[in-house]
Amino acid sequence: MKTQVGIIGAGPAGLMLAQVLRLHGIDSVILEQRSEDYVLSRIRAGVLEHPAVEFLHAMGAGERLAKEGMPHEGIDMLFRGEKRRIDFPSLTGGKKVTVYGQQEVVKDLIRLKKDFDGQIFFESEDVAIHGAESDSPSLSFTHGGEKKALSCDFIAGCDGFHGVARQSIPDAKLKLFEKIYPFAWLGILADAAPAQDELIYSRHENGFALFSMRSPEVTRLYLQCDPEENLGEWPDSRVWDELHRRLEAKDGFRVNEGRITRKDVTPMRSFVCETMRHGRLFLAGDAAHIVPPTGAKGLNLAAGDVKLLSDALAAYFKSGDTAQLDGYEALALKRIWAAQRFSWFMTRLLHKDPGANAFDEEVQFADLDYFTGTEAGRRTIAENYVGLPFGWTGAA
Ligand code: RFL
Ligand code: PHB
Repeated sequence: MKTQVGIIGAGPAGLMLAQVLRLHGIDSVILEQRSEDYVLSRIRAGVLEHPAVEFLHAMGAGERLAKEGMPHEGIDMLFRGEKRRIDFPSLTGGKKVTVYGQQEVVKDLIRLKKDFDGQIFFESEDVAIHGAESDSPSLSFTHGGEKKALSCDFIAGCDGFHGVARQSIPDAKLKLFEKIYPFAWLGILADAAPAQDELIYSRHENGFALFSMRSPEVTRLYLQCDPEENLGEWPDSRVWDELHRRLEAKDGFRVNEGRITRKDVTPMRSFVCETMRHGRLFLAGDAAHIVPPTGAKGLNLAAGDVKLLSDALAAYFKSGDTAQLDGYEALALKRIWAAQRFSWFMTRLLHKDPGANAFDEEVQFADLDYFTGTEAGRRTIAENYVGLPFGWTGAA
């Protein structure tokens, strides 16, 4: 088998890349280790930034997003019982975000790839990269019990944090940065109508809580918990009690309860692999970086990488020009570090840090007061939340 771009991973990064390359007339094959059902049922991100929404529309994946996505023009930040709203359009020149589940994005993109050329191999085992530093790299894998080989011009490592792509780069070449947080999120999905239209990020004495949603019938909620938290100690009644406590507000807000259909614990980490290229292998999305979810940036960063990488590959296949491929890593890292900063900032602003003393906590509340109580503060949060432009360099 032969293709122009061999893509490892059918998450948002790999699927978006395949779709954009197709529009440039570049063919690709996606190798995914999980089954299609598994990939479709993975519940993750919910918030799409303004640039990511525009990008999905531009790549022809915006039809259902336009109908079912829920535009959000603001968020509430809640502390000491008081909700303070950050209004996006008035602070960002009209921008907003859209709540549309990652699994819906993935579903739309899988359909597009299947309908176009069907070149997507679910349940591909033992994917391995060969000759990344040569002019003719290839992928080997096992599918349906048969060993296969795929020759490629380029390989895109879109296989997430635990994938093989980053691990296949020699250690001596890897430049890694990491921060682990002393807390995690216990997340639930409930069959309950969202009790208000916009998200609430709450800093409470018992820990952070987040009120979010997936549809007019489904609420998504999170509680700060211990990274080693035992879900067995969280029967539904305890989850609801704690959500009511941490999201209680002077305006009388109260979460609607409903049947809990998912319960999971997500660890929190910040991670950057600055080595996003090894010969003809390029990394995009979670394969190269992880953010804590407080800034709602993970999926959106993957979209930003894919925009830059697809532009660079298109320039190469059109004219043989390698300048954009050579510049991919440096340019992508500008926006990645900006999103890392914002995700770290939101995490620090909103969680109860078990290592903080009384002084640290008062500074945290002063920060919350400043960033929600002044226009300058609100603007900083709003412009980062709706998303810095793709290709952002900080200098513009
Ligand atoms: P993914 O989605 O992990 O996809 C990688 C794919 O590669 C496959 N794979 C392999 N395939 C073949 N061979 C191998 N050896 C392979 N190893 C792995 C995997 O099965 C998978 O299908 O990475 P990608 O595409 O880079 O996408 C990144 C996003 O999934 C991630 O950043 C977001 O989900 C993060 N995130 C959020 N991002 C947002 O932008 N907004 C949010 O509101 C938001 N909320 C969240 C989140 C992540 C969360 N969790 C569970 C970590 C909330 C949560 C709770
Ligand atoms: C979600 O709806 O899953 C969600 C929303 C906002 C975040 C993180 C997750 O910051």
